[in-house]
Formats: sequence, structure tokens, C-alpha cells
Amino acid sequence: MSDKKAPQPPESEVTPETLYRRRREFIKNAGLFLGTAAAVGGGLYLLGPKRTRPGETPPPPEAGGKAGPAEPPADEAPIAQKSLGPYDTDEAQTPYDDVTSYNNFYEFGLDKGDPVQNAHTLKTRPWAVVVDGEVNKPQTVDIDQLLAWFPPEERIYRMRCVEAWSMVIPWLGIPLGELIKRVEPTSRAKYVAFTTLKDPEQMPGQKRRVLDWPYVEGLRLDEAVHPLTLLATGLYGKALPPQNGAPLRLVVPWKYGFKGIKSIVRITLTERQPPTTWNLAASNEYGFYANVNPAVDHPRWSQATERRIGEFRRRPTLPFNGYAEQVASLYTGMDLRENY
Ligand SMILES: Nc1nc2c(c(=O)[nH]1)N[C@H]1C(S)=C(S)[C@@H](COP(=O)(O)O)O[C@H]1N2
Ligand SMILES: [Mo]
Repeated sequence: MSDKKAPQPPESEVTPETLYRRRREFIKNAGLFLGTAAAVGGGLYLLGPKRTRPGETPPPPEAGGKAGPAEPPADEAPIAQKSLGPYDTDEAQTPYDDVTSYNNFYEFGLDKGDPVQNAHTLKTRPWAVVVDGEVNKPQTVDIDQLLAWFPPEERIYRMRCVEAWSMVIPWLGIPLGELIKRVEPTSRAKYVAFTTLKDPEQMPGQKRRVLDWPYVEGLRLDEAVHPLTLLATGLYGKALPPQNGAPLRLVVPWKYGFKGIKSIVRITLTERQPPTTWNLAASNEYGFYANVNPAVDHPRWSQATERRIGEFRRRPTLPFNGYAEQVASLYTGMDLRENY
């Protein structure tokens, strides 16, 4: 993996994410703070000079378009190589437009294209997150306070939906373990339960009983504090768009995408395993653990391969979505067929 060269898009496909990659070092040096970015909705480009919006094609920088004053020097080495963190994949990133227009967010409709059309009714400021349960310091945290406590880090992760498609997404987020440490779990805390906002006026899909609202999810405590587990606040260097679960959503890259609960308003540490929405809907199809596992098929389709969005051929699905080295030890002694 480390000897693979970072993929470069052809010049004809210079897109916002190309500029974004080039800007990554600059952003890191500038000190990343998203606190106020989301307050202006999807339209604010706090990080680096604003030159393009997602969806507009910028002129290729090679074509003589001189970069603005804040653009990093043109002679800078390819960034994806030198700034990849230990958890980052160097695989080609799924274009911003696909990440933000092909979504599962049933609170805004059942089709992949519904959330991008409908999620503008979600009001992401002010936004409070209750952190309670088996903790010594239960509290209600404002999202901007959370961002001030824990400046978001970038993590480039694979995401594998249980429906057998996948993406590579550069998230911005806060390691969940840091928040959990801060509220001091009691010795009884064994699990973490998450709850999405319930407000049918903001989330019109909740007027239909397609799922039990609000959407709920859960992790074992050791999974929740694993360094890969992220509370995402952004992607591609920008505030999270509402359709991707603004202002705060879970990202657990070794599990199927449905574990990545969106628009979280409550995080509760518990002694007992909490209920989870898709398990309640169809317990024979969706388990609590939901670790990506090519050896255990969904009752209605194979999980052995997947379609990477933007690619033509299917590719093999990897155990724990390629994160086995980091997380397989969490499950030693467990039957992963039984605990699907
Ligand atoms: N509240 C809520 N969270 C949710 C969902 C949802 O319908 N509602 N869908 C899940 C599923 S099935 C997937 S694959 C991911 C999709 O995240 P994305 O749209 O950002 O790619 O969100 C997950 N989180
Ligand atoms: Mo999914």
C-alpha cells in the first residue's frame, strides 16, 4: 500500500478536490478551525482562498491561471504523499459531487438523490449535543464549543455501505475517544448510544414511518474510543453539508455505513447494549456489530465485492473494510458470523 503512488486525476478532470489536495499543506499550516464555517451553511469556504464552488470546474492551474496569494507554491511536492497520516488511505478520493449527492439519509427521502435536494431544511446552528449516561461529567455541549475544544483533524477513509457500494472520503473530525475521555466514563460504561435529531418539520422523511424515528445507533465502548472512530464535522476541508449529516455524524470506517449515524443530538454511555435502528427494522439482515465482512453475505446479496463509486469494475471487499490490522484484535474470540 505504501509503495503505491497517490492517484492523480487527468488534467481534464481538475475538480475542486484537486485544488483541495494541493491546498492540504497550506490548510494544515494555517491551523484548521471550522467553528464558524458551518454557521453560514454550505456556502462558506473558510479554508484557503475561495476560487471554485463544488460543481464548478476551475481552470487547471497548469493552464496559466495564476493562483491567489494564499495558494501554496507551485513547486510543492505532491501533497498526498507526504502528508498522509497513519490512518489515511492513498486510494483515489471519490469526487466531492458524488460524496454530497449520492446519500443515504432516510429522514430526507429514500432515494440517493433525495437528501441533497431536501436536507436544506435542517437547521445546523445552534446545535446542542447531550453527552450523558454512565459518565461523571454529563453535559450539553454546543457544537461550536465542541469544535473549539477539539480542532478537527483530517482522515481519509474508505466507506463501505451495506448495499455493496463504497467511496473514499476525506473527512474532518474529532476522535470520539477524546470527547468520551473528557466526560469521564464510570466503571459501568460498556457501550455508547447515539441519537439523531427527531424533528419532522426539519426532517420531513420522519413524517413517514419507514423507520423507527429517531435513528439510533451504538458501539461497544472499546470500539467508540478506538483511534479510527471519528465524530465527523466536515469533508473535503469544508463544513459537513446537511445531506452528509451536519453538523456532527459518526464515522466508523471498518463497519458498514449505516453505523455512521448522522446529525447527532445525543451520545449516552450505557451499561447495556443499546438498540440500533436497522437491527430493529430487520434483525436477520443487520446486526449490532456490522463489521464489514466479505465472508458473511447479506441474506439478499453477496458482500464479497463492492462497487466503488466512479469505477466500472467491482472490487473485492476487504475484511473490516481494510482496517483489520488496526481493529481485528477488538473481536478476538468472537464468532463474527454470529455477531454480524
Ligand atoms: N440518521 C441517519 N443516519 C444515517 C442514515 C440515515 O438514513 N439516517 N443512513 C446511513 C447509511 S445506510 C449510510 S451508507 C451512511 C451514508 O452516509 P453518506 O450519505 O454521508 O455517504 O449514513 C448512515 N447514517
Ligand atoms: Mo448504507
